[in-house]
Amino acid sequence: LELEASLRRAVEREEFVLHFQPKVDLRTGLVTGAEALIRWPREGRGLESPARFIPLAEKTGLIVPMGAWVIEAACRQLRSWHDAGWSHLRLAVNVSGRQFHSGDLPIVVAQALARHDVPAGALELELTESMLMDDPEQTIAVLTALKRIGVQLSLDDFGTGYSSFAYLSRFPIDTLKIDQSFVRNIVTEPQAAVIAVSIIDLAHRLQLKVVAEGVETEAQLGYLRQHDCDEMQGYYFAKPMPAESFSELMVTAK
Ligand code: G
Ligand code: G
Ligand code: NA
Ligand code: MN
Repeated sequence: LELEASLRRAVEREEFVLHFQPKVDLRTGLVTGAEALIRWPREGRGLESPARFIPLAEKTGLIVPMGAWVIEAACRQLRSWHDAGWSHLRLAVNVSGRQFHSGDLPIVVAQALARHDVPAGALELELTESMLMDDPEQTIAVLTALKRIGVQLSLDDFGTGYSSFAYLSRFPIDTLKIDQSFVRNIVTEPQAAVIAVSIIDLAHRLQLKVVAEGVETEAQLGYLRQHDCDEMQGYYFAKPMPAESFSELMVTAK
């Protein structure tokens, strides 16, 4: 209950920050954007991990206002990057199931984009398979509304949920993100490699972009590049970092 009360207060006072993990184009080596990951700076406790408070936020419904804050903060950050001359940068935010089904996600997104004068295509929403399978008809309505606004949609942790191929072809998705569990074992376990390569092939045949998450080694990177994966994200290139560090990276890394 103590954690819940402080979380509620933190939502009211907007006491969160976003960290940013770069995404890199595997052909050019250039940073294409980042995934925003929420952090909660708590007095005397340092940065609280979302693994600890997102489940509680989901349970209590606090995820809805918290998620709206994330979208708002992401649009503000995009405006600032674009103003700095990095107008090609995209930013992805994670959306939780309750937030997705809350009814006003498209309005929250459209208003945040308009408030910061950000082109819709620069914002990406990372969705999970399980949240989309909850209520396929409502899901298609929400996805269609989001695509009408023009944001990019990606399927996070792909391969670990239970999407059917039928729905995959009906959902207006732009990108598949190969789950870290396959990437982690890509050079050591033939099964993981087969699955990863199949996801890349499936994505391309459906004309989707494919991003590998959790790339930690040169060998994994090489394998993904050799198999025509489009982008990667992971500790091998960079861990999630504060906005100032991301800007420094953009200035120094070319
Ligand atoms: O960044 P880290 O590995 O600590 O994140 C842990 C988990 O929290 C991941 O599953 C990530 O998707 C989730 N997460 C991080 N930021 C957000 C956010 O803004 N919204 C939601 N819904 N989940 C997030
Ligand atoms: O659920 P989601 O895919 O959004 O989770 C992203 C989480 O994965 C973030 O918390 C991020 O910190 C973590 N992450 C990103 N890159 C790596 C990596 O290379 N290795 C590991 N172990 N975790 C990573
Ligand atoms: Na995610
Ligand atoms: Mn993600």
